[in-house]
Amino acid sequence: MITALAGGVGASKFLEGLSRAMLPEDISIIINTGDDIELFGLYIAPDLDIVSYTLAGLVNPATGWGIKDDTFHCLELLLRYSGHERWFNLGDCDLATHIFRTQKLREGHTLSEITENVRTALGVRSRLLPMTNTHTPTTIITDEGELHFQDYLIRCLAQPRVKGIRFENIELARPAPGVAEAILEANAVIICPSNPLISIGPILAVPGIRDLLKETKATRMAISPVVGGASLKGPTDRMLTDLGMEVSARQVAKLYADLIDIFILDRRDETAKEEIEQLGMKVLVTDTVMSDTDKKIALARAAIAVLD
Ligand code: FO1
Repeated sequence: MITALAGGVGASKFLEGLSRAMLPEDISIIINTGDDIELFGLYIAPDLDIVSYTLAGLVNPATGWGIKDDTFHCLELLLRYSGHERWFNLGDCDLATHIFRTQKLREGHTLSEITENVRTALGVRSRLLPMTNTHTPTTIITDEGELHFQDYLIRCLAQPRVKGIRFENIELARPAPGVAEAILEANAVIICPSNPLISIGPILAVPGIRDLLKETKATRMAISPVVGGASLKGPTDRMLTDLGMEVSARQVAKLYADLIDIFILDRRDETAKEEIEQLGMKVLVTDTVMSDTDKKIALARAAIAVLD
């Protein structure tokens, strides 16, 4: 049994490889919900959707989010009615997920229950667990004011300078049902190559989750999302710089130092191996850039081999 902590696109690439390298039923995935946002009265949970669509083989391969070959007719009409500018692209098929989730939430179902419903309907065989059922949207504190994470990332193209990050309501949040068991009963816990600040950060900030990771007998591993001094996807590098941190795999390892046993480092960063080992973890050096399916599977196999 492997339990993964996941954000969106980077994590999903790895999880696609992992679910081809082992039985998908033996994988539980705890997913960030800090990116969740309400738009047009709909509750949108991007990372839950990205992981679900990827593992269902539905994701748009060009973007890593949304549904392949989707159209945007509904959004275009919505924008004509509201007079709003287009920035968050909700496809016609994608909207079905958001409409269904919102309707179920209004009927009193939890995000966990709805995620399970979507998972089975899409034929995803791994277990998908939102980190919490409490809405804890991530606020980015910038030199242009406080912005919802999606507003910062997409509307503002991650341009404003980041001064801080806040996970709203996080003190009220509890791990969603199944999360504690998934961490405690796993043979291994893998932190996927996601942004440590805004994808994995919110999961680790849910009260109780850090303690569960310290308590578990599972071997705990993390894969660096930073390769050769830049993030593979998204604004990790910019955010680290703005917050006064080094943009390096070593910095990522430092952020996880009290939580992991093994760190996976890209060959390009091999010179950092010893320094990372000095943080008290074993280091595996391998190819981590998942540019095609074979590379996704190869990285997953390398991770499984070192765990064995
Ligand atoms: N990312 C974008 O860069 N632009 C978009 O318009 C966009 C829309 C979108 C709609 C639904 C969804 O589930 C995800 C969407 N994403 C979009 C991805 C998302 O904003 C981020 O990549 C994640 O939140 C970070 O993991």
